[in-house]
Order: sequence, then C-alpha cells, then structure tokens
Amino acid sequence: MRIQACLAFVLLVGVELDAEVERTIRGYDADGSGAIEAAELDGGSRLALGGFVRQHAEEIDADADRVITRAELVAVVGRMFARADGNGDDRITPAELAKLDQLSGRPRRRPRTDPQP
Ligand SMILES: [Ca+2]
Ligand SMILES: [Ca+2]
Repeated sequence: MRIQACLAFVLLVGVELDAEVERTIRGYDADGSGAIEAAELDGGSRLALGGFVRQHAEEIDADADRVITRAELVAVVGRMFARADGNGDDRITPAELAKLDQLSGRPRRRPRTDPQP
C-alpha cells in the first residue's frame, strides 16, 4: 500500500487536503470537466496524490461510473486521514504514520522504488 507515502507527503508538508485534491484533479482533468474521467487517468500527474489516484482509481470511484469526482477523492483522502489520525487531533504525526504502516501488515522498511510498467 502506498497510501502512507501519499499521506506522509500531504500532511508532513502541511498541504491542505482540499487544495491538494483540487490540484490533483486539475493535473488529470484534460477536458476541464472538473472530474477525472477514466481516459484521463492515462495523463500524467506528478503530484503526491496523482500516482495514488491512478493506482486506486477503482476504489476511489465509489459509484463505479468510471469518473472520479472531487467529492469521491475527498471522501477517500478524508477516510485515510481519519484512519491515520489515531488520537483525532487532526494532525498526523510520524509516529501515527509508522503505526499505520504496521496496521497495513507491512512493518518492513520502504522497499526500493516500485518498478513502473
Ligand atoms: Ca475531466
Ligand atoms: Ca464516480
């Protein structure tokens, strides 16, 4: 799971989730529809959440219409945040991130960069 890596970037850098979601959508949204259609996932986005969106597109697309809306992305990111924020203080500490890594069943250190297809 690469969720933690994305979270770490978003939260430790102090970027607001909403703003990051907005930028991520804009990074993919070639036709300016305000949502990420399936075909647009082939476009590049180097933002923190960009790779996450592509990898988890099916999970994020809650209504399975092959369009990822801002609301769908915000919902997923918000859930990730809530799960990571162990004590509910709206901040994710490195310690909480580490705990999340353990919960995901992969207590090992970050592996080498994943091979890209
Ligand atoms: Ca679009
Ligand atoms: Ca959808």
